[in-house]
Amino acid sequence: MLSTMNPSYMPASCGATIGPRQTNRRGGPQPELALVIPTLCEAQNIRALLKQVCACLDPLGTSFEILVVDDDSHDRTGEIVASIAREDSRVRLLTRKGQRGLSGAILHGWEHTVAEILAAMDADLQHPPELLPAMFASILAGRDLVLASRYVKDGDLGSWSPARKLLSRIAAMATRPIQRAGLIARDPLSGFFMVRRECLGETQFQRSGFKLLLEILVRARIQSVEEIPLIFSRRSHGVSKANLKVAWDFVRLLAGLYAGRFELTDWSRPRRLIAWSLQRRQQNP
Ligand SMILES: Nc1nc2c(ncn2[C@@H]2O[C@H](COP(=O)(O)OP(=O)(O)OP(=O)(O)O)[C@@H](O)[C@H]2O)c(=O)[nH]1
Ligand SMILES: [Mg+2]
Repeated sequence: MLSTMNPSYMPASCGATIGPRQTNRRGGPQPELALVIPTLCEAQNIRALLKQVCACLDPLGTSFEILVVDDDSHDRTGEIVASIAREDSRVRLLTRKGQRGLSGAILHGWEHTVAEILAAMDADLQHPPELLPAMFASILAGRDLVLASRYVKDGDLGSWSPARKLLSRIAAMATRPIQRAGLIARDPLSGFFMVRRECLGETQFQRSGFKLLLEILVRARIQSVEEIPLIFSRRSHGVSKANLKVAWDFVRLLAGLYAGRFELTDWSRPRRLIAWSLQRRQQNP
C-alpha cells in the first residue's frame, strides 16, 4: 500500500518539481526517452560516453535525447558537448552558471524535456551504457522505476577500497526504515536509473546533494521497482567529486526524509520510529 508522503518538512524554496514540461526547443520528433548526464569537468570522458550511449540506444527504435547538464566546467566539457550537439540533434547541452549539485543538475535536465521516460547516469564511464536497453525494456514492461544496482546478484562495487565499500553499505542500510514496504531497493544510492515522469508528479525534490534516487523512492508515487545488476567500473579519467560535502548533504537528506517519514519534526517521538522499524522487519525479513 502506498502512501503520499508529507512534503511539509522541506521548505518550498529548497525543492523543485519536474513540471511543467517544456517543449523540445530544437524541433524534430518528440523524444520518448530523455537521458540526463550531469557533468562537472568530464572532458576526458564525455565524448566516449556519448558515442557508447548512442550506440546502445539507436537499436531500440525509440526517439531519445541526451541532455548533458554541465555546471560551467573549466575543462572544456561544455565545448566538446556543444560540438557534438551541432552534429547530432539528439544531444543537447544545458549549461548552468554559478550552480552546483548533482541532483539539481538532473532535475534541471528533466525540466527541459518533454519525454515521458526519464533517466540519469554518470559521465565518468562507471555506469555501463549497455544496461540502458534492459532498463528501457523494464519500463516498457510496466515498471515505474528501474535502477542499476550494485547490491543484487551479479552486481558488484568493483575496485573500491574496503573502507568505501563499508561506508556505502552502511549508507544503503540506513535508508531501509524510510523506504516503502514491499518496494525496498537494495541500492537506493545508485546514480543510474530510469523512471516514468508521471510518477514524479508535483513532488518537490531537493536540488542540493547527490542522492536524487533515494528521494524519489521515498517521496514519489512509485509502485514498482526493478533492480538490474551493475558492476561498477573504476573511474579511469578525471577526478571524483565525492567529498565530505557530499557525505554531509546525504546525512541532511536522510535526516529530512526520516523526519518526514515519521513526522519527527522535533525528534521527540523515537518510539514511533522503533515501532515502525520492527514492523518493517516483519514485512521484509
Ligand atoms: N552538473 C554537475 N554534475 C556533477 C556535479 N557533481 C558531480 N557531477 C557529475 O556527477 C557524476 C558523478 O560524480 P562522481 O564524481 O563520479 O561521483 P561518484 O561516482 O560518486 O564518485 P567516484 O566513484 O569517485 O567517481 C559525474 O558525471 C560528475 O561529473 C555538480 O555539482 N554538477
Ligand atoms: Mg563516478
